[in-house]
Amino acid sequence: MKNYVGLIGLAVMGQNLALNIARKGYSISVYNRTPDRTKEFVEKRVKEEKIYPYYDLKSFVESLEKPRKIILMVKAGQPVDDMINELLPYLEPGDLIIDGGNSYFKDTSRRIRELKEKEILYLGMGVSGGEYGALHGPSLMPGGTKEAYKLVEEMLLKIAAKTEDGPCCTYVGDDSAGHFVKMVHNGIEYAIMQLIAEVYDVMRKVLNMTSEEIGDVFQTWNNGELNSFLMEISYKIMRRKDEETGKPLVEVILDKAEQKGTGKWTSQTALDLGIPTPTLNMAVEARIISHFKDLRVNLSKTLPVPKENLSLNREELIRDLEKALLFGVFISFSQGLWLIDEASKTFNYNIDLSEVLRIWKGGCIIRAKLLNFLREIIKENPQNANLLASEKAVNFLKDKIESAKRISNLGKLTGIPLLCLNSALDYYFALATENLPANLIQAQRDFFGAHTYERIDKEGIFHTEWEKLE
Ligand code: NBP
Repeated sequence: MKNYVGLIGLAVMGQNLALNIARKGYSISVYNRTPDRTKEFVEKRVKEEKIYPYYDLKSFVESLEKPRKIILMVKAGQPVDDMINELLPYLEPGDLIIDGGNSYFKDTSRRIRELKEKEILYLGMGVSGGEYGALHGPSLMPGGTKEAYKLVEEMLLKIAAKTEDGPCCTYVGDDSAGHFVKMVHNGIEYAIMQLIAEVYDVMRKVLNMTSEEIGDVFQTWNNGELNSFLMEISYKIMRRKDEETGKPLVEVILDKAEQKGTGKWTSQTALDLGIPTPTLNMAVEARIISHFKDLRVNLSKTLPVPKENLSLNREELIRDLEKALLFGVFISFSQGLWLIDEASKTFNYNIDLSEVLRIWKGGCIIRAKLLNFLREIIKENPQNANLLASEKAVNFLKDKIESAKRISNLGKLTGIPLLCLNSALDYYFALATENLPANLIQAQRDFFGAHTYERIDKEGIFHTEWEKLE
């Protein structure tokens, strides 16, 4: 009797995904580079599930029914290539490899190309939801050929998170579409996390609120339009006490944010494709700046930051913060979706944005009530990926823009950096501006480099001799 599927990589994600798959009734072979991890997993976590450990790749592959379906949950980058190369001698045409890690989409495209020559099918599948999601139902973003997807569709739909709109898994699109969408998902995730951190900063520094009080506000917001996984964990975080000091744990955590690269890739790719994503970019910058702790400590003693003493109405300010946060979150999603749409056209992914929003509704880190509204906008005008172009968005943002402006101004007056919120506002203003000062940029370019310019009053390409060259 052969097993239905195999999984390689038994760190947190792999273990939980294997348990999820087995609990949905599929028999699964598991393998990990370091055998002790496999042993520990089956001894400690596997009970009645049909999970079978293997300690060499040959017998792992031989234990699988054909065509073989093998999920990789190993560290992104070289380890994925290493595993593929180790597997290849045992695979046959028609077998399928699914990379469930956070692989860079260009690596996925290359792997699909290389494996196609060997007639091995390949899916690049974004998996979101952390370890809890992997176990209880993640959001799954598989991309590759339809043929490859069909081989595992039934299983993926079963293990994915469920919402009233169905399982949080769909065939995202061709080639590396799945990993592209997961990358942008992470870029949006960075931005929302930073936006929440910014409103937290205003509450603690301007309103002198305690972590518990901020937690209460976050919880109230989570019951409203801001309802989301990230809001939910944020209020839970605010309430957690440090066992050693008895203080709120968040207050003893060092303010240096780490990153693994997916946010940076989103920004780099947006720059390559020429799509503006300043709020997603600023979230990466904010993490980078946070890393210079020693420098910040020193400069905080020398750089003048004029601060005004303000008398503020707490309730009004909290209402403004809620709306400003909604504004920022909406703008972050709109930037990410525009980027996905552009990539879909450039790389022929054929991505359905409404489906992407649907599968983000459950299981994943950026699941949010707001996604329903975003889907309505996209469905109304599927040809226009820029959410800001819709009347619904105009109406939604109308009462939030003033709040966002007030909070941004407050940041300036109190010296609180609001990198994401400010960038969301400036992005909004820039797109809402008929005449940008780019005319001067063009003149400057033409002045020093004869780069030419277009005119507003007639067709053609023009160059001016700005200074006589001797
Ligand atoms: P890690 O990203 O920490 O990777 C650890 C796993 O990779 C272990 O099984 C390790 O085996 C294996 N591995 C390494 Br490292 N180098 C290898 C190599 N050269 N050959 C074979 N195996 C190798 O694990 P994770 O946090 O479970 O994440 C797995 C994937 O899922 C990653 O791509 C990650 O980015 C992605 N992801 C993670 C999360 C999350 O919340 N953690 C969420 C969504 C997606 P070993 O035991 O022998 O060292």
